[in-house]
Amino acid sequence: MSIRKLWRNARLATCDATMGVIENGALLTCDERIEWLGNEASLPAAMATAPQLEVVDLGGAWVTPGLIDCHTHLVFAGTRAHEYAERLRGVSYEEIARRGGGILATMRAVRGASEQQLFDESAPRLKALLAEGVTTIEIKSGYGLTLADEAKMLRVARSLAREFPVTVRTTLLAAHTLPPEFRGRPDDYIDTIATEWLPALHAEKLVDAVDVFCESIGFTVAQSERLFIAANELGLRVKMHAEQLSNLGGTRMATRHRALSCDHLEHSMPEDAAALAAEGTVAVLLPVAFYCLADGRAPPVQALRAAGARMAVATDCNPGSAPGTSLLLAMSMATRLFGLTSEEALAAVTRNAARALGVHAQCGELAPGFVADFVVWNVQTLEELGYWIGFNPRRNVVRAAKVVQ
Ligand code: DI6
Ligand code: FE
Repeated sequence: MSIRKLWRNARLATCDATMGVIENGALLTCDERIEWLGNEASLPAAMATAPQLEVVDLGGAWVTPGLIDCHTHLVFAGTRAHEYAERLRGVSYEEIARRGGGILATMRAVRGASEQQLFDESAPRLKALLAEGVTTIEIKSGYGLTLADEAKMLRVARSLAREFPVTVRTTLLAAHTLPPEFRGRPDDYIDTIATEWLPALHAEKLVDAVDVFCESIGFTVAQSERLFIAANELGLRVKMHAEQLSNLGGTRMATRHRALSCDHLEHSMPEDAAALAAEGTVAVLLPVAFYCLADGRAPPVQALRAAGARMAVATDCNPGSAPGTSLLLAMSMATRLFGLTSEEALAAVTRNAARALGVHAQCGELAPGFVADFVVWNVQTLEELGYWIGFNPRRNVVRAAKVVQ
């Protein structure tokens, strides 16, 4: 028999297309999904009197959809605090990468870690995100850089999803940097991923999307495109770390391959914004990396907004450029450092983040048929989300219609 619950006496921030708000709102859930929502007075009588209906009074609190962190490298081993200290002394991120540190330093740590160790190191980071109301998260591979080690990372991401109340979308980022085994042979590496690793990992159901670091210290546009073609042939959607340190034209190529998102975009140009808007590819902004790398160039938010591109915000949680596990802080940084409005910041971690993961038919909004993932907040106004720094105003988290925090 279905379990129905009525969550009443709430102010609902639906995060639908109009960012509509329902005062004196109520949500009726049936098993894991939202069956009805609206003003409490218009709740159909038959629903209100259903036998064994569990009624939860939310005390007039604000409710938003569960938050979505749509870009993370949460599964990794070790830290790179020593590199951060070097950067504070003036050494650049690229310089550290060229010397064999950076992503390769974490690669060595991940290769040396067992699956259990990786899980144990990653779980506290996930818990920190969940405590702020995150109910869906993307986790990328990209620190294994062998078939076995990429598989290990993706399996850890899948086990986190089994052990914690969260939906995890996995992304294969084998094309994160060139591993030592392929030194001087980037084309061979891309071909190996495209023709061997990707089909094998896809067959094991470990991959939900494919990402590439398209950058002067990463892969070229032509190499990225070969990988995208292979991914699309398997029916997988693609994403790109694009225009972070320079503009190679990755965004324009990615949009031609129906990319779900292009992420970073500090060096984007107006034509990139137009391409994102035209193809419905989400612009994912990563202000924590901008803050930690401090190279001063912010993504062109005004141009993205003017073009009508959808903007999402994520933590980019990773040991090199963004050692952070607070999506609320990322929202604050996106408003203060990038110029998003409070409302844009909320859309950026709900409806637009869902689209960046291709899950916008199930989550990121409060709407009938959507999964009943939502957060009850101790706030007077929605502007408090992304306003508080280091203070967590979460009251309760409901995932799939169950209170989990
Ligand atoms: N851009 C990023 O923000 C992460 N990867 C990337 O290509 C950083 C990865 C790292 O430094 O470990
Ligand atoms: Fe990243």
